Amino acid sequence: MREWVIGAAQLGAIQKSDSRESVVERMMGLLDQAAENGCDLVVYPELALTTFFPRWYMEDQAEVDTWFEREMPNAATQPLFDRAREHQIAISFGYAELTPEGRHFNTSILTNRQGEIVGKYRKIHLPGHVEFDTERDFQHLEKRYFEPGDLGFETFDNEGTIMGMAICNDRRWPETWRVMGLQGVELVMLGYNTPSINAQNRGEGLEKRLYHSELSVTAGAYQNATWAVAVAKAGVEDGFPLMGGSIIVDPDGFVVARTESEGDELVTATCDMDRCQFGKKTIFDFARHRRIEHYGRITSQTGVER
Ligand code: CDT
Repeated sequence: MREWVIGAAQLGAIQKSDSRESVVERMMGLLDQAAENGCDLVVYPELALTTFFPRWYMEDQAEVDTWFEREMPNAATQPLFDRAREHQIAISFGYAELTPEGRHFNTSILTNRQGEIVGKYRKIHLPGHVEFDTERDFQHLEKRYFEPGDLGFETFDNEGTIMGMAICNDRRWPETWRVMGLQGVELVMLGYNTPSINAQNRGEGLEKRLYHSELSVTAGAYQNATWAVAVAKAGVEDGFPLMGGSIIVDPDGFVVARTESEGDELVTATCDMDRCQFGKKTIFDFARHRRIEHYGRITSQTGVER
């Protein structure tokens, strides 16, 4: 399938006390709306099933593990998979994954329109810190609760379209996009939980945070001639604000749909995958134009060296 009607299904706040079942009800409500709008694919945010729990400092691993899913689908999410299959809509959403071996990942999955999982991604660029940080206005403990993803930036042929996933902070790193671009990606899906306030710089302001998010996604889409969908979990969770600004971006880097609220909200766009071809064959024809003899530092060093 080359033309997909895609829905960006932004979720509003999820409080600590909200059950998975109540969130899945909301996700199904957006799915029904997507079906009325003729969607073929719906993208939900990072850690879509719960509050953004990495803002809470926890020492008890048993408590931490209550935020994780041991299988997917599971009892709480099976109704979402069933509804998606009934509507013949592919879905992608994020959740905290606890593997049978006891490993913890910040994960997202992708299904086909029959509700079968066809792709999985585990977040690679984990932001934040490991220990309680007294210098911050609030905590961001992803490095405490997750290990870096071990699946790379794989892409998946989903019914004839090459799709890839990223999660939140990954969008700020050009490497994320280029590794998928080098596999001919045509659609990148990502969800995010981005605080409206910079915990290390209160003066930053919402406008700049929205701009940096959009800049990252539009640049990634343009430079790799791919469609991109970036979907927020937004609103105020137990007093902590998350920004909205979910967007669908075309392969020229233009925003074609954008949410306006910080609540549950669906926006859609018709996305013709063949529109990726022009950029991929001209200015971003990687085979003709890349100069890998000068890119060694990209994979051989992390920090700045002179
Ligand atoms: N969830 C996530 O990755 N959020 C980050 C905030 C980083 S601030 C420590 C983001 O890049 O939006």
